[in-house]
Amino acid sequence: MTIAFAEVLVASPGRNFVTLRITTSDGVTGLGDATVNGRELAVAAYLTEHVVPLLIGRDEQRVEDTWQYLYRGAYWRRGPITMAAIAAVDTALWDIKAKTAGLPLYQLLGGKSRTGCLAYGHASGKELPELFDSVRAHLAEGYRAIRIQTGIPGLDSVYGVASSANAARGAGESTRYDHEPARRGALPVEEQWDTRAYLRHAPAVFEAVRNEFGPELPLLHDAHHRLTPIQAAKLGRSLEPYDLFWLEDVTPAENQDALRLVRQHTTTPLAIGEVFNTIWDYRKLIENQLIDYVRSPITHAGGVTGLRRIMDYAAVYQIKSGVHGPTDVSPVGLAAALHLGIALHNFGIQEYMRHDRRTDEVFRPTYRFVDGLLIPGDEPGLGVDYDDEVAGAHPYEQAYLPVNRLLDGSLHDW
Ligand code: EZ4
Ligand code: CO
Repeated sequence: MTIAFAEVLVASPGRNFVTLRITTSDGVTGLGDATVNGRELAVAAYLTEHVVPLLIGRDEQRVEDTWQYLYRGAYWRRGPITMAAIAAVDTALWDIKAKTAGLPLYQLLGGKSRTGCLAYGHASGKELPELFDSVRAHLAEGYRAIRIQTGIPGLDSVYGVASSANAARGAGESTRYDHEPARRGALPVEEQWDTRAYLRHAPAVFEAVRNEFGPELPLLHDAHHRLTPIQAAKLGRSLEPYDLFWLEDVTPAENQDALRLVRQHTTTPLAIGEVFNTIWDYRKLIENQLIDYVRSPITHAGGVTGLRRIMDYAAVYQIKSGVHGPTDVSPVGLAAALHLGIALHNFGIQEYMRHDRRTDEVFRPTYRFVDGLLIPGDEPGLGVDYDDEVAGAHPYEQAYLPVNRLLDGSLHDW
């Protein structure tokens, strides 16, 4: 068998996705996720123009060699677009390899290390009563770990907080029930940010949540790259009484050394890396034990091959996985993460935001959410399909993540 052809599928069933489908000369198909939120067509062009032509006629079983061929062969290494494209090829080839072996992918990755992958959901509310309702709704659905994001007094809209209309909707309904940051339209929405107000407010929110829900429930929080190292250190310390499972993305991702300062001041566990693309982005963080959880998804870190390499390196330092699972990682990316997660010894937790019903109608994933755990399907491969007909009813629509400005109008990290 060889690779006969590959198609780049762009559709918007609830939100935009870029999917690669590779077909072998025997008609076996594999899927890979290449979605980069807000920059979708850049990856689609990279794949169509520069990757798909190189795949035709290759031995589809040579997963590692193909990874190295695309990584080293590009000369221009790393970066989100390149690594998402490589991830899509890698994931699709693993899907094909597992299908031809007649096994679910996790069996090729070493078999199950656990019964299921602990998942966390996103509770949010502008004010506390709304937040508490959202936490209760998640508990009722079986979640055993919950991310907490709230509004900040004085700011109109803040990252991670669903609009009241969305929060009131059920997860199975057609419109997102929680926070979907990308907005359709020709220009990004502009949001406002005030770090001092946030640093004052966050500890009070966690105190209230602990008082309401008790000490046991694992709670997570995302600072979304908005703080300086010393602000992050202060936040981590002020949240220590509330025993967070993790504090995520406290500082911008470019400077790995920033985490050294944060680490010196707080025992709150740290997670980072949803925008990282390779093992090199983690090198100092892992070697110096500056983080506790690796956030990269399969989709943005060079596929199963790329993330597996990062996680094996992280295991040397007792660092665990905390794979990014927003709606912009497609069911293909999520399924791949679950196959790896159930097999990895150093799995930590999996983010689970849940896709829109229309998304699942296109991808028809077979993973299940049972008692707070996510379990990959047992059919050969990834356990995801792509329905061209349903996808055809949802053409691509331009959408952007918001941008963020401080109160004086200057641009800040979003
Ligand atoms: O903002 O996936 O932890 N989750 C996040 C996400 C990211 C989006 C960006 O595309 O930070 O909500
Ligand atoms: Co995040």
